[in-house]
Amino acid sequence: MTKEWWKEGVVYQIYPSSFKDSNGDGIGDIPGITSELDYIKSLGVEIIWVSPFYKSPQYDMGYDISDYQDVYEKYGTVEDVEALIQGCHERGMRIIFDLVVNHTSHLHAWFQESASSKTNPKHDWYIWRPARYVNGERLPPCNWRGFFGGSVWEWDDNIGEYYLHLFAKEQPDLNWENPEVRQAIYNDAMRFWLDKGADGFRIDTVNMYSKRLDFPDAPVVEPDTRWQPAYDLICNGPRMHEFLREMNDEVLSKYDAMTVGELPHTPDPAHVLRYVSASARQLQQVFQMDLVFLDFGERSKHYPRKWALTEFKTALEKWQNFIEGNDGWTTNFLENHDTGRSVSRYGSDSPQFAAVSAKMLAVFLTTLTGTTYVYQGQEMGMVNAPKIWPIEEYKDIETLNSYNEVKQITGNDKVALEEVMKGIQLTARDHNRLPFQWDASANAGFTTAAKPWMRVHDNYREINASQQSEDPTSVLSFWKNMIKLRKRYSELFVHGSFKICDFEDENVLTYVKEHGKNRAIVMLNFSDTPQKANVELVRDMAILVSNYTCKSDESYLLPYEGRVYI
Ligand code: ISL
Ligand code: CA
Repeated sequence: MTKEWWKEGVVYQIYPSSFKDSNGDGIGDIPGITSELDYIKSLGVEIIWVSPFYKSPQYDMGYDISDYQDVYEKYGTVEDVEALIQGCHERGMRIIFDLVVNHTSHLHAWFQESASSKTNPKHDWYIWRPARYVNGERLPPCNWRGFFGGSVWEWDDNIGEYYLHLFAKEQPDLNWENPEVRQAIYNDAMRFWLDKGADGFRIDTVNMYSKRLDFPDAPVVEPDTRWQPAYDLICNGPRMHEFLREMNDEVLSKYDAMTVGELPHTPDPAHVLRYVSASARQLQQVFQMDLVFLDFGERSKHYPRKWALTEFKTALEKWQNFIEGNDGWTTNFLENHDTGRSVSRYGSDSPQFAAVSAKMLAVFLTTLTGTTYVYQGQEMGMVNAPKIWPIEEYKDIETLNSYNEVKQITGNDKVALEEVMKGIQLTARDHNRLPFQWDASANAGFTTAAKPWMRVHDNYREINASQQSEDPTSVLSFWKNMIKLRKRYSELFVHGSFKICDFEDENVLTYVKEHGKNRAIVMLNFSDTPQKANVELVRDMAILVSNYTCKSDESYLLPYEGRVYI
């Protein structure tokens, strides 16, 4: 067991546009984050991850970068980011940034040059391919569907070819085959910020840089559309590990840098180990999506399905036990900027159970093996946007493309639109992008502007950080306490072994954490009814913490009760 700062510390993710607005324009910004560092520190987290703040036309909320070495003007300046880094370090916290290098914005100077002519020296910095002609019809090189819908290929009249974009057409994919491109990424996007004191990166779409250059068609599974899901062809291309090894050897290893890669569509643990095994010298951690994609339906995330707790347990156990007997590492999270709120998805956002289920999920996340991540607002139990909000309140490109596709395909069919809207209310990325609820004043104290960029949740007078900070029984106080306990018992919780005791149970999740002679048992009721607790298991043990203050009969778990025995 090796102790490292990036294993022990809880990470707090900040979404710049929605955290705190310092200048009253309705949009969160870097000085806003800096002004709340004491609040963040008070949570007990040791590492901050900030989602992209770089210069960007914002087609995908900054995941479309037009200059790696500059800051989006509405968020502030490079000096503001330097002050943020300094503010973190002064308080003994580390800070990591988002590294988005699968693609740039179409407005990045590199792409502008690439698209200017076939003879431009940077033409080959992106991925260009000629058309296929079938019965005289011009078609792209393959049938892959992009992450935001439609083809991954966009025709360019000037070049007379298609360019690849796995995400929006305003996010062209860089050509990692070209060594100049890799060097430019290492310099502009990485060394520039590491030299300013950044402590590492959350690395976006970390398994998509190496492409299958033959671009084979994906099998047709959705006959309604021409563009087919192709995740297995898109992810984990042939040179992926070589590229990441080079990135580590040439850049990351020269700094005490933390790395956590976003690793969608990679189910095989043996393969994941190739990314995170210390001896492979590529990444330290990756995000596994199994738990946050659990409710995604066959058709898409916006057609969610019911899931069983046993499925949750299978996914959980897989990534908890993945590091046993090897030199890899694992992560725990139920929220990020691409998800809905965990209370609404895994707990209950009904007024009766919202707070208690938020605390139960806190018990869960702070007792798991690996590095734990908390997304802004999760610490006070923020919930999904109200169901009565119309589609006009949603801003995300993924949500709107999905909704508009249904509109188009069905010719505005009311029933079909209601169906997709129901899914959006649960799984849209927008929910986690609502402004942070600071206090009970207008617009939740997020901004002094009359209208923030996204509507503030209707419940901000009931759920906000200021009121919860004062209340020792609040979700926020509970999270702070759990983070303290995680630190105090880090051997057990961060590093201990993990074993599920009640695999078949569809309501309760019970697990043992063990380290040397020390042992903890965690019992979590994921249902809204009382459940029998296996008290035999905890004979001779004492309750370390519970999310119900008035202690009940120990042989029952109350709705969404969570207990830790030690
Ligand atoms: O959000 C998703 C599902 O709802 C994922 O498919 C997501 O698009 C994928 O995991 C990649 O996400 C990352 O890269 C995207 C960006 O839009 C996301 O915000 C980011 O987390 C493109 O840069
Ligand atoms: Ca602002």
